[in-house]
Parts: sequence; C-alpha cells; structure tokens
Amino acid sequence: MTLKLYSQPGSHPCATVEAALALKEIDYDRVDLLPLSQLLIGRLRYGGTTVPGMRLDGERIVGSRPIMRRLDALVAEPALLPATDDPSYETVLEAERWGDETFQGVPRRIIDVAFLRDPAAMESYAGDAKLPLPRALLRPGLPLTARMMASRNKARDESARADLDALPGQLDRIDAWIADGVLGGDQPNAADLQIGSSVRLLMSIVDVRPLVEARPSARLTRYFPPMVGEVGPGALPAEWLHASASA
Ligand SMILES: N[C@@H](CCC(=O)N[C@@H](CS)C(=O)NCC(=O)O)C(=O)O
Repeated sequence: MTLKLYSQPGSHPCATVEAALALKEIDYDRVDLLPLSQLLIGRLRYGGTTVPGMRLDGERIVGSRPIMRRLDALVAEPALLPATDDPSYETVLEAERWGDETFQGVPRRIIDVAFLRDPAAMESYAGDAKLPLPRALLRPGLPLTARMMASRNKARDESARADLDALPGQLDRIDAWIADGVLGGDQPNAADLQIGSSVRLLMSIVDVRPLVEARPSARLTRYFPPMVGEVGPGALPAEWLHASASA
C-alpha cells in the first residue's frame, strides 16, 4: 500500500490528518504544495481543490473528515471516533463537524489578514517542507500570495475583527466540551484533532495567543508537534484585540 498526503505548509486541516497518521503509526509520503497550487494540482492528483487530499494506491480522498474516516477503516486502533453505541459518539461527530465547517475558517481568515500586514511571516510556516521551488525565489512573491489567499478566503479587516469578536464565545464552547469530557482526553478523538489544529494555528499569531493560552482550549495543542511558524507581535492592531481580551 502507498499513501500520499497532499499538504501545504501551515495548513491546519493538514496538521489534523498528519496527527491522525502519527497516532495510528501509518507510513506515508507527504507532497508539499505551494499556496493555491492545489486548485490545479489537486484536481489532477487527488480530485479536489483543497488540501488535505490523499491517494491510497488508486483511491482518491479529499477533505480532512473523509480522510479521517478512511484512516479509521484502514487501521482501526487507536480509533478516532467512539463506538457507534457509545453515548458520546454523536457529540464527538457534531464537535468535529463544527470544527471543520465553522471553526476552521476562523484562524484561516485571521492569519490571512495578519499575512497581508506582514507577508514575510508566511515563510516561517514552511518549516521542513520540501517545496517545489527554492525559498529565495518564492520570497518576492509573498505579498501577492498573501493578497490572493485573502481574496480566496474572503479575509479582510472587517472579517478579522468580526472573527476576533466572536472568538471568546467559540472558545467557551470548546472549553465546555472539554469540561464535559467530549474533548481533551488522554487519547485524542477526531474532534480533538480537528479543533486542536485550529487552536494551534491561532496561538501561532502572537497577538492572538493571550486570548487563548490560559484557557482549557489551549491544551488541545498537546496532540500536535510544536508549531513551526509564527506571526510576530503587532501584526494586528491592538484595538481589534481589546474587546476580545475583556470578553
Ligand atoms: N474544510 C476542508 C477544506 C480545507 C481547506 O479549505 N484547506 C485550505 C488550506 S488550509 C485550502 O486548500 N484552500 C484552498 C482553496 O480554498 O481553494 C477540510 O478540512 O479538508
């Protein structure tokens, strides 16, 4: 069996899938794509336009949740979902869906706006990625890449402010799931990995970190390797953060 994960540096749903692969000790090759190149390459290689995408021999799978389901079918233990007759089964699925459909967009839009203001910070997220072009060649294109990503994700100042205003309420929801034992167990489930990767990306933005770090939500980052990228202090205007800090 050969498993190829199509990924992108800094992508949080890709980090979700990589954490699941590590947990299940599944060998895989990772193909690192340049930002937005998945729109073309994804269609050809795995039949999608977003990362993560996966090829398992001839089979093509797109999206973090379908990939997680496929990994559970491939290697049953440790399971990413409770047994179907377990009382927490539906709640874990609901938390995972919310993590994908709602919460995943929050760090994406906030970091896109931070990159517009500090495009050089994007490079720090490349970590050990084997990019198809030398970094020195990519560097001059970072401001344009940041603009294209923000446009694709509909990220602008107003969206970042709205996301920051809504963040305390969303972290309350995650903290409540942790208090109820749905999230935050010793062994992560699919929702821990889906939501935890978003919390981890948020915490890589130094200006946003204080809104998260003292909360139980921050503990979901322990299922992942240390984050490589960072957006340094001052990328986001201080007045955007005041309301969220006092919430
Ligand atoms: N929610 C889906 C989509 C993931 C997604 O949107 N990934 C971003 C990178 S973090 C992407 O590929 N964006 C490119 C685009 O939207 O065209 C998942 O969890 O797989």
